[in-house]
Amino acid sequence: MEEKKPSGKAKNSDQKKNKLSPRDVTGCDATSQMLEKARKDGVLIAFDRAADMKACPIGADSACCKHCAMGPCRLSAKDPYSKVGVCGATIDTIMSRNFARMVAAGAAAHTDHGMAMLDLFREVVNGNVPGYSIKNPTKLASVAQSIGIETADKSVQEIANELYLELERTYTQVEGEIPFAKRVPEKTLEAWRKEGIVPRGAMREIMELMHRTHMGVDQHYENITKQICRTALADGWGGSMVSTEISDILYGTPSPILADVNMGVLKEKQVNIIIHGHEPNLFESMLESVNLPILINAAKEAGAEGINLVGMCCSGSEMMSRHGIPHAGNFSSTEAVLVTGAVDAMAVDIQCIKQGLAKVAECYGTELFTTNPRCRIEGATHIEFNDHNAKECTDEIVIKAISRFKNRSYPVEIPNITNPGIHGFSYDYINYMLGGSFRGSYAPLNENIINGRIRGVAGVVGCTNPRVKQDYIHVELVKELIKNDVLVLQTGCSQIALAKAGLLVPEAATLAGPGLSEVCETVGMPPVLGFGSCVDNSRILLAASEMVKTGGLGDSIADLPVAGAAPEWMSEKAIAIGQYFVASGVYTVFGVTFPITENTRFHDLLFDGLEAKGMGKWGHSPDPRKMAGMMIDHIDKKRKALGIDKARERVLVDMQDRRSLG
Ligand code: NFS
Ligand code: SF4
Repeated sequence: MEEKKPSGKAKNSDQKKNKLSPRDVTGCDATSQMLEKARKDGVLIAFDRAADMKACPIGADSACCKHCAMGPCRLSAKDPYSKVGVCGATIDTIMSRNFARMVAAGAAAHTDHGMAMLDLFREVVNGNVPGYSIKNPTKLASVAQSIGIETADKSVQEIANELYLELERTYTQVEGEIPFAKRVPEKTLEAWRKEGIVPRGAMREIMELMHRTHMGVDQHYENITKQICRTALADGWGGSMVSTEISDILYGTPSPILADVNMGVLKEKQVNIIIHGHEPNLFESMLESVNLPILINAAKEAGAEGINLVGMCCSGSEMMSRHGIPHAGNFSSTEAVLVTGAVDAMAVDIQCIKQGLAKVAECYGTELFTTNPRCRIEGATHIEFNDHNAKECTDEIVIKAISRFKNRSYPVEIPNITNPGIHGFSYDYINYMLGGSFRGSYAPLNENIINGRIRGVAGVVGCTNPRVKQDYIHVELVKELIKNDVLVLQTGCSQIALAKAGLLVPEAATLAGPGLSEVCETVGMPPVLGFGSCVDNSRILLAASEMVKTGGLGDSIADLPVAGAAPEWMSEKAIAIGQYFVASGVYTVFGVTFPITENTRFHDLLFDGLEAKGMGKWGHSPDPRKMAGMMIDHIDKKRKALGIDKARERVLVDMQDRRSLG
């Protein structure tokens, strides 16, 4: 076999300009090793492109508008009220419209993903998809009951039919409240009703938001913000929640499971297949394909020891939570993993798929497969995935991967790092874990918060972003939080960052404060609980809702000693998620940058004014320690309002802690 040099048309001529060492741009050792290798190979990845592409300062402050051809209009972030657009639009109008469109796009992504799951559910219920069944009738019944469907004396088929029709309203309803509004604590729902922001149907809310942000329609930032909230809530309590619940019904609710994370999950002597994306159906089908004896035999005939299926990004997190499938890394590692030369096929579906993957894949002789009609990439091979004959697509990808393995002609270098961790927690499992199977309940969690062993709960979620050091801000923030007895719930790329840092194991309780570590030791749980993918943030909403309903911590989500963060966010989906957490009552702190101008009325409304309306509010800091401080102060403020505060110092993570983390 003749070994080729990584080829393709990627050049490294610009790299002299780029002084950043791999250690500076990523906290992930494997990604750093691959970045080093990519540079030697003359292959550019997102970290290099980020260094080469200065973020546009006007766009970063959202001080520009290109909603019509009288513009584009540029206002000044330094002196925001000194100018208006040609139409007369003020900075507040321009920023709130831009922010609104981020929320609309993010909410559309989650709700369209949820709709694909609902399409599948309908087809399964109607018996049109061979090989699929309802794996989790218990969950089916509990979801149905939660929105008022009578389940006694009904067959699984009958309940499923009724549930489908109800959940379809999440999207198509033109008047009334979406079905899962029934799960919202009464006082929170009252606040929404008072503001007129209870979502009707996601399609209507997204359409209306796009309409209102057209040139010459809604030009009052407060009124635009109402529709921003309503659209975001149609995501969190609508599209995302439908996606999570249907996935659980069709594929099973996750429960704690040990799984490996990091690039060391690739196997040199096996056919490595990576699935990267967001909808679980492609991945579930691939799991079946790689277990077909005929394909395993074909792999062996090609000289491989077997077929190794691993995930990346969010569908990877979902499959890890449900089946313990190993996970190779988060968003900022998707190009780097191809640099190993060990990937025999990468198949993607939708969302967070960098177009740059196609070029990097080409450089290492890996075939990149797009599978979804909504997401094609120039230079990738498209094999369309269809639920009705799912394996046709995934079998073909396996066959092509085997052939790439057989003809592997690029040197393979796999970073020798894997990090075991416990994944697969859920709203449902916390019930069982803390309450036991006989008295499943959130009461023990609430009791531990009231007695102060657990100071509060934080959701730390979201992307990684090559504009900041990968994983580092997630990890530093979470260490600080648990050290201060804050229990951390995680999803998405953040969960993968913490898994790589070794914090998703029960032994990580030694890094927690005395109260939290006592609880963790008693229950045998890690101080950081992985809830799955980004749409699974809906599980965190449900956990918060259950904490309110269990009692002792106030009457609305806004009363709870909880906070949220997306320390390395990059996507519009993250903004939609942040906004639905804020509208639901949670103080939500974003890192990296915040896409509006400070010292404006719209900024004041998001960062302060919404709280007075019974919602939460936004916060921003790029510094993980500041972020932790802001979240802990908020938690303490809520504890005080509840009358359960006790004087204590905020402790900082010290050198000793860092060392014991290894
Ligand atoms: Ni969430 Fe998942 Fe990751 Fe960010 Fe992208 S993979 S849906 S958007 S980058 S956490
Ligand atoms: Fe300029 Fe107004 Fe047109 Fe925006 S809508 S580009 S501010 S004229």
